Amino acid sequence: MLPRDFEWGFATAAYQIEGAAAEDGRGPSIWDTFSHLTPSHTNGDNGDIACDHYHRYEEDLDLLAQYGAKAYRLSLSWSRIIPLGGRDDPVNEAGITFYNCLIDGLLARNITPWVTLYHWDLPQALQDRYGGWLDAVEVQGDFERYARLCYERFGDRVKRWVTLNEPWNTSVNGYIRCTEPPGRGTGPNACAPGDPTTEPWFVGKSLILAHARAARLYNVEFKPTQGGLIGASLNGDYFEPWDSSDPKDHEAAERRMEFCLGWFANPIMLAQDYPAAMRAQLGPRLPPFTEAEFTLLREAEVDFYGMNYYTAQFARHRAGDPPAPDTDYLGNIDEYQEDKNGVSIGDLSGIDWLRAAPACFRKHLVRISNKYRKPIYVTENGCPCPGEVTREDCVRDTYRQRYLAEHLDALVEAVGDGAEVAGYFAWSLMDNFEWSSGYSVRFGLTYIDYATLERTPKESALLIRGMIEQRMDREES
Ligand code: GBH
Repeated sequence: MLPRDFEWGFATAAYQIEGAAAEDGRGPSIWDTFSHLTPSHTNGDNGDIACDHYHRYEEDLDLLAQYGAKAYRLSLSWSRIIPLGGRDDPVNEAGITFYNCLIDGLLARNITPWVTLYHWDLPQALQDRYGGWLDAVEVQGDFERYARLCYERFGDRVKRWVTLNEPWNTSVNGYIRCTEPPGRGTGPNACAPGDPTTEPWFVGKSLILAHARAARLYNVEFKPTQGGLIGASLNGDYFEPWDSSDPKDHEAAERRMEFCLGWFANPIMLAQDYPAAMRAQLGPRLPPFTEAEFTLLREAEVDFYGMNYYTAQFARHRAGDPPAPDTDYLGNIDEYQEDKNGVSIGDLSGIDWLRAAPACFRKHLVRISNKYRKPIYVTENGCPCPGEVTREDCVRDTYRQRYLAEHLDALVEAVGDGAEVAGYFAWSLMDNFEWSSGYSVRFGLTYIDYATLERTPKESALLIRGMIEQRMDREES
């Protein structure tokens, strides 16, 4: 059973919904640049208008209230607040005003704001000025000042902070796979030449230290008076062994999770070094932490683990244990959606990388709870449904209803297993700009008609409150 005070709601991210990309003084971010490349890397789409949430936020707040949400996870656009991004650059008061209206509108409806500082939209000016996350010293200083400004201006009302969303994505998709900005690498998709054997690992460390600076700042200067909580949201699929009878595939599954999740969770959640498996494979290409940096990590202690969970896969070790290629970032394994016997990890969704695997969600929650010993808030969970054509198909989202119900059941079971899980956010409040997939994939619980920007609640949006409350303990007061 879930406790009566279980936190729940919906999540979004600034670039995916706001639009108004050049309005009221907002500066461009690396996602504006990336989504305007020719040829397109984003399905021909961009976030110029998106869901036009910037102008329609009152309506969206009303939807949250209608759905009965207790909380709402949003992200701030750094370049709307500081258009050029840097610590000596001017503040855009119009941007502050927009977020004040949003925060006040949530509080007026009794909805708790959960605010993410960085959901991938680095100010373009910082990319141009010093290469963004590749200049660890500069970007840490700029991120800390941006965080300070947010705590100062919003922290009287915002008591739940997420520093970074999915730093793995920024490192790997931005610096190896080239599916996200700045898209540095060597392949045919690369937007700029980069070194995929070193840059992702360097950028990962930059992100970890920027997170730590922002979290330490909150702990030392703001938490004592503002009294909120701070954490980070990490992604990572759960991995099962491809051949469950082969101990080497069990090791491969564990190693794969260490490479994605442990990379960030060891330093951020435990103030510890990277997983041993990463050290062993990457050697000096994985930049070590100094003693002073470990001290910073300890002072940056977080209050919770933000978990983004969508799917699971199978991991298979490589026959004969060949050395990993220098461009490997998965832990020298092969990953599959079917096991040795052809059994799928779960039902197909509306996007190739996601199959519904609720049983793995239970295992994932238990594993993370045991390993990192922090209360877990599931900061994202959701799916696009298969086979949607018309608006009616989208609204009658039976696949999503089952996905959500089964994942909530798994969450309850994980709690029964002893995992500490304190909250759950469905991704997403509304259909939105799904990064490299553009508007072609719909993760929303609210349907968006992109021609008219009209919002229509899908069935799941109207059912989710009941799904949660039905799983809540009735006895506890
Ligand atoms: C989250 O990321 C994001 O935080 C959110 O903004 C996004 O809208 C949501 O999930 C839905 O995608 O290239 O085929 O190998 C999801 C994390 C990790 C999902 C990497 C896709 C690789 C897919 N992602 N993953 S593939």
